[in-house]
Amino acid sequence: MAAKRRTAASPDPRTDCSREGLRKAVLDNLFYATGHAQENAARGDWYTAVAYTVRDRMLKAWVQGIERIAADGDVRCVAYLSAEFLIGPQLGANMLALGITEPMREALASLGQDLDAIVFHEPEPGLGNGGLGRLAACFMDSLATLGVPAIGYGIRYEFGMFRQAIEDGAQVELADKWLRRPFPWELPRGGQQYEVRLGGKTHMETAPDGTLRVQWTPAKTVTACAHDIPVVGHGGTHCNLLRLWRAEAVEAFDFSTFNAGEYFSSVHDKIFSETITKVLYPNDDPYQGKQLRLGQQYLFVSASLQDMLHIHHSLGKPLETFHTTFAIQLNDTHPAVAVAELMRLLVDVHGMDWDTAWSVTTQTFAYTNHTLLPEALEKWPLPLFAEVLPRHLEIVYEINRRFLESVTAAHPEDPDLARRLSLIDETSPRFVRMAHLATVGSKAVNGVAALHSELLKRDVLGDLAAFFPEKFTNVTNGVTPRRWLALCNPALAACISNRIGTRWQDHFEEEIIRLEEFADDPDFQAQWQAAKLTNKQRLTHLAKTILRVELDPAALFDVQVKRIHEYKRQHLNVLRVIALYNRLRRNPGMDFVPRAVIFGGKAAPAYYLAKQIILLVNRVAEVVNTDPAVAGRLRVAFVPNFNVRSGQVIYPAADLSQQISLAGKEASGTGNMKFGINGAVTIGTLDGANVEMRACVGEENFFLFGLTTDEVQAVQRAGYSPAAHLEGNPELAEALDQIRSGVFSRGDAGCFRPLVDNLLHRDEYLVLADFASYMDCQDRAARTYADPAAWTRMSILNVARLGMFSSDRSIREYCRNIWNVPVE
Ligand code: GL9
Repeated sequence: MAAKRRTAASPDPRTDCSREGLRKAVLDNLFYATGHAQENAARGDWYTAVAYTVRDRMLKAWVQGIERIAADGDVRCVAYLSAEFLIGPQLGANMLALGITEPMREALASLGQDLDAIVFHEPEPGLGNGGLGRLAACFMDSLATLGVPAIGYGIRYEFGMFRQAIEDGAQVELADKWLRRPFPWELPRGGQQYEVRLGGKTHMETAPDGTLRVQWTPAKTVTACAHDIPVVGHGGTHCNLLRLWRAEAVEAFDFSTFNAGEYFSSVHDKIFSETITKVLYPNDDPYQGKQLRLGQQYLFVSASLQDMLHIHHSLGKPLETFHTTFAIQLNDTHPAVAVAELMRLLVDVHGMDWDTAWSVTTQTFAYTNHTLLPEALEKWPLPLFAEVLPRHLEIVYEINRRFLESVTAAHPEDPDLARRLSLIDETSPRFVRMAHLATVGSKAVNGVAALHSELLKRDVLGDLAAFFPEKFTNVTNGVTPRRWLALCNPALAACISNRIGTRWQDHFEEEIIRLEEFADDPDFQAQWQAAKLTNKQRLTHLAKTILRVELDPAALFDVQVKRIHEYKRQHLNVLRVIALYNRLRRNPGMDFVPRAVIFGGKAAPAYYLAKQIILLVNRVAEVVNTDPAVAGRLRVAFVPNFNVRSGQVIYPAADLSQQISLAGKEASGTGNMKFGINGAVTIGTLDGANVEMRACVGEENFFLFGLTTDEVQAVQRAGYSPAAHLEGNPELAEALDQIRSGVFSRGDAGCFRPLVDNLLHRDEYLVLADFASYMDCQDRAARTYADPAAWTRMSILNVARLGMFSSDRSIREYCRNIWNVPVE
């Protein structure tokens, strides 16, 4: 009653979203949360005060969200297991979801503060490497927006993705101390702690009821502690949970019983325990089998499953119905050990019989594959697996024994099939194949774009797909139009909303298509161009302040930002830049569409050739940007430390999106979608989701080049000879020769030798084979850009027709086809 009366008379100061209410709350938080008076507060203090003010306004939905999951056993809850959640800065996104950005802007203005500067101040939680981790974050946003109860389970790395600095052109990795200041968006949950065991031995024991049970005596035990981050859906009504685990030593030790030696070893033990969640492995593909990584994977998987069993139990439902409480999605194979862990928990801990447990398990899990590179499929050396997870290895063997029995029974005619399907790779040294474990233990397996899912079935997981044809399916990736359009591109968002209203923000597919009819409208085109110009000026400003590179906002902004990898072919892009440079030098008076070529992305620290590519981009920039013959018509910039925050500035500013991986290598790509919905036109190969994007926007609105997947395979089968492509192509030969001879390395002829030799003698990703086709296509793009009305029409049609690449559509498909969860 009392609370009600207060709401009627004066609004609750913790939930009041009026300008005046926000102003008061920010001042209050500034004082009570940071201990600063207005006059002495620094930008970081203002940030904290604003963040707490916003968080207060999310708590009600947050608490209700948790209660709903813990109380409603009738609706299946989605548990999204992922070693990475690249959530990006939270403040702007949360204000957008709550619809309080403008009142907050005004409240802060009245205090002499600029909201955008405060938002930009937020350190980014870099808890992912790239596309895979960012996809998980987009999916969490869509789940909350669609009102689907869900928990994202992952790891709270103390150090996220390394910060990339560029020193004298080369990548340098710096530790990412994102927790230097307290992170306002998490709540440590003292009540949610689980013990996780590692190492040791197993033996058989007779249970009190006379049955034999396996006992696992671990070498050590660590505690996993939950830290919850709210994920609030658009509109602010539904809130889900991201639950990240941090490893801690089991307990403070008892000083009285220790002598000096035990004291030190105990401290040592504590340090070891807490190392488990210290740092995110920065590797993109080539997969590396590191003991600590398996420990990370197991820790978060075990804690998450124990947490789910706890929730299930508290609903009062029998254990055999676990799969009706949770649908668990395995984001790649990183959490695949969950298949063995759920079996262990059901059989060893809860005493369920194997067959029932297996039935529950295979109705619970589904697995998403994210790669076509065979070398990126996780496989753990048996001795390492046995050392970290001795009991799980026995369980994997038992799953495998039963599985291979069914294989041999079904296909007696193919005696080699069991070897190919086995969960164990028997080559020496032997390995556990995690993709096989995930597939056998799941009821559905999906790829992330139509082409990828086909190639999975045909090549990468071909034998498994032939054995379990009913399991294999596709769900094409998507990105959230909230962060990746409404939030990052206010200029274009306003231009769109002026024509079709704001409903596109949470009904993207349905609404955005309505822009089509304005594609040729001169007024609309002018507004569209003005928005793009605003965004290009924003990026120009960034390039000037952090890189001291002058870009021309009137130039064609031609952008490739993504992880640096040979298969993504940033070096193809550089060769093209060099060829353009040579044309300009040779013929300074030529008709030339001014271009700003922008690169960004991190290389795995141990990936030598990727680091050479970064150095090459920077060295080429040094030469091109200072050559008077170029006269500013060609500019090259490498934006350091590409991450979610800088992406939010870069994608909206692009005219041309470079999606130039070798066909058959990029599973989907999601940057392609972010560029597209911000009005960039794509130049790309028929790879990943490019294929579907092109089908949607129309072939006349997409710059296509390069070999197809089938052509690539044919070339490789016939024996590819890179050098043969130099003969008819003097521009290519010249560019390679310049790189080799030191033109772009201050005269040091040895500098880029490894990269050039690789291209001339191996060129695994057919850079030289696709060069001529790429150059022609680039020329077509430049000619089109010279006609602003034609270009703007293409840009508008790209946005209008990319509605299906909203992650809301992806999540609906998962709900209907895989999770069997109701969705509007
Ligand atoms: C990736 C694929 O390479 C991308 O093509 C795909 O779009 C994303 C999301 O499905 O997954 N798989 C993968 O390991 N990474 C991807 O981006 N790498 C990183 O996240 C660094």
